[in-house]
Parts: sequence; structure tokens; C-alpha cells
Amino acid sequence: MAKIPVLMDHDGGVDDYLSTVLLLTLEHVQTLGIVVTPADCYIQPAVSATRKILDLMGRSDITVAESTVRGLNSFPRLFRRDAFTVDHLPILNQHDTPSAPLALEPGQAFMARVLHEAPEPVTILATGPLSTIAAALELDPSIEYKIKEIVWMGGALNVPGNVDRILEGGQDGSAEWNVYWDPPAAYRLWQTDIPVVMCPLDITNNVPVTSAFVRTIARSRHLPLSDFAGQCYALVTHQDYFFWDVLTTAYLGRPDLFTLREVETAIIPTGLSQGRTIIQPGGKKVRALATVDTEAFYAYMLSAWAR
Ligand SMILES: [Ca+2]
Repeated sequence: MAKIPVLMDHDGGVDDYLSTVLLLTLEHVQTLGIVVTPADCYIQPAVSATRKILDLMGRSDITVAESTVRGLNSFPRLFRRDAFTVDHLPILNQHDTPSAPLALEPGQAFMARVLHEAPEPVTILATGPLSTIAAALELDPSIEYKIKEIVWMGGALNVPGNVDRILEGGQDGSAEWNVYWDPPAAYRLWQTDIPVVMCPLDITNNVPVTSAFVRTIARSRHLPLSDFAGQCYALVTHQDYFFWDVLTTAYLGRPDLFTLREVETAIIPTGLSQGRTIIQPGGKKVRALATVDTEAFYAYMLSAWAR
């Protein structure tokens, strides 16, 4: 069976590293590269950790690229600093320097080139803001038709957003972080014909990372990926944490666990609701992940990392 070409664009959170691991377990996927967008992270440790994860997975042949886009609304430092911790986890530091190559060009240029050169349309797995994709499209508008679809963690349709109204002033709490970081980028993307499958908070709210789940992973800690996943999730159990990016990635691995619905949507680019994804008749038609078999999903995660 021919493999599905996928280009990943993540933004360096704990969830993103585990999504990277999950993606690399998918035998029907050919990963063309990994771009790191400097949003939910500090970029140097995020790029470094990503290269080390590729080494851990035995995939030092995959190139990592550092995007240089900048968002309008910074992620909280408390979230971003996890990149330093993950980059220093012992399991990722058994060798002196990472072997997986780092692209010499900025991530957005790398993305544009990889898509341009691809012999067939490519799926983009985006587990952060859409800014790097928007920048790549500006560099080379012809790549619009080389993108088969974007499978994206982002948005909140019929539920509140996750940007704290008190801590983050100047907004009304309707936005999801991956849109809020750079609302105009998502807005620009929404003006294209690129098919989007979105994984909004509506569905991720159903799959919390529970303390019980983290303890279950611990029982397999003799296995490298379970050990890594357990270490990563231990960092975030003090906060409300969900399988946001990992659920999105799981759709590529096990689409049979999901139902989807078609919705017409728009992005609010400015003002108090900046970053809101709103259901709007006549707006961009996207497919949204609507339901997931949660028990089967948790079981899938345990088995995917049991190696
Ligand atoms: Ca992310």
C-alpha cells in the first residue's frame, strides 16, 4: 500500500512532542519533515527536543525546520517553559548531539519547498497556529493546490475558548489558543480553498489526560515510548490538560474512532473576539471531528506507546 505523505507543523508543547511520537508510529504515513512554529514553546529547546525524539524513534532521516513567524498574542511562559524540561529529559539525552538534520532555511521556506517539490498533494498535520502555513503560502502561492488537506488542532465552535479572560486581557474568552496566537493567519488561511479537518475544543474536552491514565502508562515504563509519554504527562498533571494535539494525530492513525460533521465557519481576526472560530452560514466549509469513542481512544494511546 502506498504511504500517505504528511508534513507536520507543531508548536513545541508537551502535547506536540507526543503527537510527533504518535505520528511516527503510523506505518501507513510517510513523514516528509517536521516544522516547529515558535508558539507554545521556546523555539531552541523545542527544535532540539524534536530532533532528539526523531533519534529516539530511529527516524534520524527526517529533517526538522525552525519557523521564524511571530504571533500577536504570546502563549503563557508557564506553558512555554515545558520545552526546556522535555529537551533535558534523560531518555532524550543518551547521545551528545542530535542526528536528525536541521534545515538551513526557515521553516516556512522549508514547508513551501517540500510542498512544491512533492509529486502528489500532501496532508499537513498542524498542531499549533496556522501562521507558518500562511507564511509558506505567501512565499509560494502555487502550493495551495499541493496541500491535500490540513488536519488541524484548533478552534472552539459550540463551547467556550481556552484563553483565560482574566490573565489575558483584551479578549472575551471565545478563542482557542492556536487561533488566538495569530488570528490574522487563521483568517488568511480561511480565505483559501484548502480543505480543513479541524479538531476543536468541542471534542478535545471529552479526552482529559487524567492522573489515572498517567499511572497506567507508568506500568509500561520499561518500554521507551511509555516512559517518555509518562514523563511528559507528569509535567502537566498540575493543570487541566487534554489530548488536544494527540487526539488530532490519532485521527490520522485511527479515523474509524471518529465521526465528523461539516460546518460553515469564519474566523474573527480582530477585536475582543479575535481568534474566535464561529459557525457562520456561507463561511468556509470545513469538516470538524465531532465524536470519538473515548474508551477505544485511550486504549489506542496505551498500545501505540507500548514499545
Ligand atoms: Ca500544540
